[in-house]
Amino acid sequence: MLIRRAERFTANDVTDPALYLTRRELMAGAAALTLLPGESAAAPPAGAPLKAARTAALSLAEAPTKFESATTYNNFYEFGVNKDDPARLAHTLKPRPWAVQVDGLVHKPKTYDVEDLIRLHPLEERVYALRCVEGWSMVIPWIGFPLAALLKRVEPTGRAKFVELTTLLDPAQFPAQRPGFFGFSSLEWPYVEGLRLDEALHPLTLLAVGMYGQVLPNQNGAPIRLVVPWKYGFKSAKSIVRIRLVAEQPKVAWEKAAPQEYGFYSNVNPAVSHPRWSQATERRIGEFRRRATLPFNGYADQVASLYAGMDLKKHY
Ligand SMILES: Nc1nc2c(c(=O)[nH]1)N[C@H]1C(S)=C(S)[C@@H](COP(=O)(O)O)O[C@H]1N2
Ligand SMILES: [Mo]
Repeated sequence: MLIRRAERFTANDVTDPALYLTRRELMAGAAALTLLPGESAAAPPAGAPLKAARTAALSLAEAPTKFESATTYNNFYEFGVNKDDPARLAHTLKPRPWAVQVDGLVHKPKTYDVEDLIRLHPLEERVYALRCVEGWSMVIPWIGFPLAALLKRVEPTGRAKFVELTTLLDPAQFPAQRPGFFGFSSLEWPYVEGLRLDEALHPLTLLAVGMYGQVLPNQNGAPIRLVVPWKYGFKSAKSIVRIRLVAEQPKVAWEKAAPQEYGFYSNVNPAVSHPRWSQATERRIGEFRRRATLPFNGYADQVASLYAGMDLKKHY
């Protein structure tokens, strides 16, 4: 497999945030959400500023996609299948108050209010490439914290092998979940995604609560969504209400809908075509020419070792 060592990152090492963020940077990330005495934990509306220090070592050197494109060209099938449906309809989603249940094979199951979840760990900005299985891509400055930070708190038991992440099920907020919704309906609700535990604990795997210096817009998966940059975009479940540690590989949304087209792993792989199109190239939104798709979306140096010995043509 081609492993490119191009200058994609502003630095090329994956280290613990504490090792490369200066104390001042860590404080800045934490301070943005620190409440003053007497201040109430008022729900920050979508679009409210959200500050976090950029983690340069895990950020692409490339310029981000236009905010306008990242918030109007979306896949969020709970609102419909057209790219502009989420931006048009996502005002019906109410991202506060919001609870996230973390349970399953853990010693300390807990249901978190999203406001508390955001304060568990210093927020970081990370500029990641997002590669959709459909053959387009974007560069997005996410704000969030590693999923690993949350998982460590709930203490997975020795039997936990996978992490299942579930999107909200509420037809009042998501029109496409209503019975008789006119349109594509082959996805089962709620949308469920999953990772192997080591993938979930990888330092690149992020829970995002903001982007572009703002609270996460509804259409991008408010109030909290997964971001796994080396996998096709559909692994990055939006508007998460439950994170469950399990022993068996979860049945995930697109694998259930079309197992011959989408596997559980869904690592970006230019060498494995989708049955209906090649994955060798992609269109960066905002660019004219297609560009080559990189193995693991360019994150091979950091993640390829997770799959040592696996046949990635079979386990796609
Ligand atoms: N719940 C849910 N999560 C989802 C989807 C969806 O339809 N429902 N679409 C996925 C797909 S296919 C992609 S490419 C990304 C898009 O994220 P963005 O709109 O923030 O760019 O979200 C993913 N997460
Ligand atoms: Mo996607």
